[in-house]
Formats: sequence, structure tokens, C-alpha cells
Amino acid sequence: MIPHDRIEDENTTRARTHARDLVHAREFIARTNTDPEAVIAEVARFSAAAPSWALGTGGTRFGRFPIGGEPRTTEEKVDDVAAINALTGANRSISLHVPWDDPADPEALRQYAVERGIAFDAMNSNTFQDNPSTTRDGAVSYKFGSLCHSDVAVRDAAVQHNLECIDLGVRLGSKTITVWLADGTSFPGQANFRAQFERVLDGLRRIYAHLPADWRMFTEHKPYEPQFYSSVVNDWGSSLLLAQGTGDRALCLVDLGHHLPNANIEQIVSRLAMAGRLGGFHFNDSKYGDDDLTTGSIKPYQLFLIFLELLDAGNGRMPPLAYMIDQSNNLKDPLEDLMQATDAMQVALAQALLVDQQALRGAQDANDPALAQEILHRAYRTDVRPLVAEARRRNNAALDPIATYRALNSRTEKIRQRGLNAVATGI
Ligand code: PSV
Ligand code: MN
Repeated sequence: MIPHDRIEDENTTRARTHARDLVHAREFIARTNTDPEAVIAEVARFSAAAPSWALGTGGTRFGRFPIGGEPRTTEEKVDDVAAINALTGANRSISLHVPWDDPADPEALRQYAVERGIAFDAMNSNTFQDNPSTTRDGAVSYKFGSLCHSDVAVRDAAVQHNLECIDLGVRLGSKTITVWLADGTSFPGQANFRAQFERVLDGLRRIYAHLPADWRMFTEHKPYEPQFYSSVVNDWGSSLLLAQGTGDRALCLVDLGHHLPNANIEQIVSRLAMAGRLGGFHFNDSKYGDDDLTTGSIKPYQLFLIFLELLDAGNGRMPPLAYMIDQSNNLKDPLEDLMQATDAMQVALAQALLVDQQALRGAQDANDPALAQEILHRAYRTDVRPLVAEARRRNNAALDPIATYRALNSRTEKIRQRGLNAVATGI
């Protein structure tokens, strides 16, 4: 755990500069017809779940370069999320991926997390790998898909695994299951598009039928990888069809990396929200495909535009969706990576909150694209960092999370406790 008084000490060294920057930011923002206090409050309310699989050094199939001190158990993963939450004040939950996470005593794990102020976000099932616990000890294989498979025994095993994830999630206090399927084909003619889709729909209906009344199910689309010719749930249209064909509490999850190059993701967000089927997000960033790069590191303007659509859907506030980070790369300390992502989201949210909505509507009605762009840029180009830091301070977190993490030698401390060879389970 990161002791709160150490964070306070670090904040004290930055307090005077922060106060000066905040006065300046407040004055500047007050001139733009926006209430800086409302921005700080909304940013302080925001939280993004951390994925249990991004707490170790992820990698590519070419290599992985562990940095030591990685969490060896789900409890240690909770510890790491509690550590970054202490610094950001905005990562109040963890999302588990089964069976990479397979707690022997869920009630004890739940209690462990509660004591550290961490809740359990969406449960994620895994039918994209063959694991003994999900394949009936190797009796079936997901090589040719799971819910879409031509063999009913494979489909049954995949459904069963999802039901077990829900049951585990109930014991942990989660309220959502996210179903991401690697199902698809790598070669034309390998399978019938329609037959695969109908089998997936049937499987999702069976999973949905098992949901407790206060639970939701998310379908997550992805155009390619690991299959390279077709994915069954390839885009938001297929995801929406599946959600609509399943039930009211079946919603779509948007992973930013799961779109073909140049897709207008903010418009997809708007469409799904309009259809009442936007459930959650996996935040990350990419240059080419599902690169799993740090949120906001490549296309920060796109991130701002996405938050703008979210505020539109929430009438000026962030709608109560499931916001999660889904990124992993093998160059950075994963905890620093997650804190940078969280900061990028808070900055984008603050910028989006600064958009003068009334003026924007006026420009739209007057068909004045130049003015509309001015209005967006005025908000996007505002230095909102003091507001974000203030939101963190009010959440008892660090004014500067990464600098504080480094000043406290947090990684060295983890290596001392867990060892240099401690490697996290997951990807
Ligand atoms: C697939 O690429 C994905 O985005 C899904 O959310 C999975 O559950 C996750 O990554 C696991 O790596
Ligand atoms: Mn994802």
C-alpha cells in the first residue's frame, strides 16, 4: 500500500505552484462562460477500472521483458490497483479475467478488496484460449471458435464457462459480464457467416438467461485478430444486432483499438448511445490496429471528441457506463502506463466539459463550421491540468501521480517484496 502521508508530503512540495496554476486556470476558464468548479467536481467523480491483465508487463508474441515485482496473485493485483488509486483517486475498481484470475475463495478476495477501497468491475470470460477449466479438461478446443463453433459440445462448454464467470462475479459483487469472442475465420469459405452469427446469438441468449436481475451483459466487437478474414462480432453493427436480439440488459462495449483505421469512433459512440445500447468502454490508443498503446498517447483529439459525445449522451455529465482501461505494452512500468491513461481521460473529460455547448449549437444551426471548430479548439487547447490535479487533490490523491510514484520508489519496493522474477498471470 502507498501510505497516504507520503502522498501528502509529496503534495506539499507542489502545493504553492499548484495553487498559482489553479488561480490562473480558474480565471481563464471563468472568462469562457464555464464554471471551473463544476469541471473539477465532474472530473473528481470520474473513475476508470483497471484490468487485472495489464498490471504485468504485457508483450507481443516476439517477447516480453518483465521488470520485476509484478503481482503473482489476484490479491496482489488488487494491491496494485489500490496503489494507483491512492495516487490518481480515479481507479476505484478492478476488472478480472477468468481463468487468468481464478480466486479459490471469492468472499475472502472480495473482503480483501473492500478493505483496500477497490470494487470489482466487469467480469471477463476467456474462450479465446484453451484452458483446462474452460475446456472440460481438454475434451473440447476453441481453436475453431467458441459460441460460433459447429460442434455443440464446444458451444456448451463456452456457455458454461460464461455462466461460471457470472456466478463468480456475483460472489465478488460485480454486476457485469463482458463477452469478447475471438470467433471468426481466417480463410474465405472456412465457415458460413450467417450460421456462425446465429450460433453466437443463441449462445449469448443462453448466457443472458443466467444473468441476475441487476446484471448486464456486454458484447465487445473487434474487426480482426486473432482471426484475419472475418470476426463474428466484427463491428458495432453486429454488436448492436446481438445486443438487440438478446435482451434489454445486453449492451455494447467499445474498445477503442477494435476499429479499422480511420473509423469515426466518436460517431459510433453517439449511435450506440442513441440506440440506448452503449454499455462500456475499453480505453487504449493505437496507430495501426489493436496496438494496446496508452490511452491518449497517439490520438488525444479523438479522445476529447469521444468524451464530448459521452457528455452529450449524459446531458452534460458523464453517463453511468462502465469505463475501463484495456492496454498493455512491454516498454513501460504497467502502473505508470495505467496512471498516464487515467490522466489522459481526465484531461479529455475536462476539455470536453469546457466546450461552450450553447455557442456550438448556435454555430451548427447557422451552418458555420469555422466557428464550430473555433469553439472545439478553444476548449481542447485549454491547459486543464491544474483542474485535473485539483480533482485528484480533493480525492486525497497525488497532485502528480507519476512523479510521486517515482519519488516513493514504488517499483523498487514491489521488487523487494515480491522478487525480481515475479511475473503476473495474463497475456
Ligand atoms: C481483445 O483484444 C481484448 O480487447 C478483449 O477485451 C479481451 O478480453 C482482452 O483484450 C484481453 O486481452
Ligand atoms: Mn478490450
